[in-house]
Amino acid sequence: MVASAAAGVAFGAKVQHVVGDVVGSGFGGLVPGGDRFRIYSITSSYPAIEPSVYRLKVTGLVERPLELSLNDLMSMPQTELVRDFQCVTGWRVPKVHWMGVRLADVLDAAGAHPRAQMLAFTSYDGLDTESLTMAQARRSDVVVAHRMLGAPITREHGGPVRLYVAPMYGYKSIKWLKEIRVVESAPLGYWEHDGFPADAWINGSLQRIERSLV
Ligand SMILES: Nc1nc2c(c(=O)[nH]1)N[C@H]1C(S)=C(S)[C@@H](COP(=O)(O)O)O[C@H]1N2
Ligand SMILES: [Mo]
Repeated sequence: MVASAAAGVAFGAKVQHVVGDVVGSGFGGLVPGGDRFRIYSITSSYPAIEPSVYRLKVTGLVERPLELSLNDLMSMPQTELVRDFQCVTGWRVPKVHWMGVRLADVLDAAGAHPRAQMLAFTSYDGLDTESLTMAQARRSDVVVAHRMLGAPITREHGGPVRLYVAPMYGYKSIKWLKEIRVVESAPLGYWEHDGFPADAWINGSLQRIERSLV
């Protein structure tokens, strides 16, 4: 499956994306329900990306640069996770269901250089950036997700594809995932410029920050 996805990618279409309209009343608002997600975007709109034109680029220190379509991702082995989602500002959504491809499998499909230490992620919003160490990225609970809350990931939640880093605070789970670059060292991510640590383990040293922000 991985091989066929990679082969398809070699002849794949160019990356295409569409930047959407500014979302009106719902922007920055709450999703109705009990323990709610807050919809976050650091830009003034949510990217609108047709699932059929979505592409995930895997570049940098790889043997085979990839441009994965949603179908490519869905034809790779799938992983399901049910975990609490925790934002560093204090809100938590219990038992969220996620589905996607382990980031480790994507890295293997691309032939990530064994000595590369880091991954740098970008978003189709054109602004958000994130990073993981290679060891963090290869954990089994780190996925390139295309389903969340029992359905395809909605535009607001970063669909069609976002990263989901289960053991870390929400800001590591970059939405509208555009590119994974395999690098020797990655720059600070967007949220880390605000002082949050790049190693964003839930229940790590950030607990104090979290409490002070509630
Ligand atoms: N591209 C992008 N990804 C992002 C963010 C963002 O503003 N832009 N916010 C992050 C933060 S701080 C959190 S808590 C989660 C929130 O996910 P949600 O908007 O689906 O609730 O997305 C993360 N990923
Ligand atoms: Mo967050």
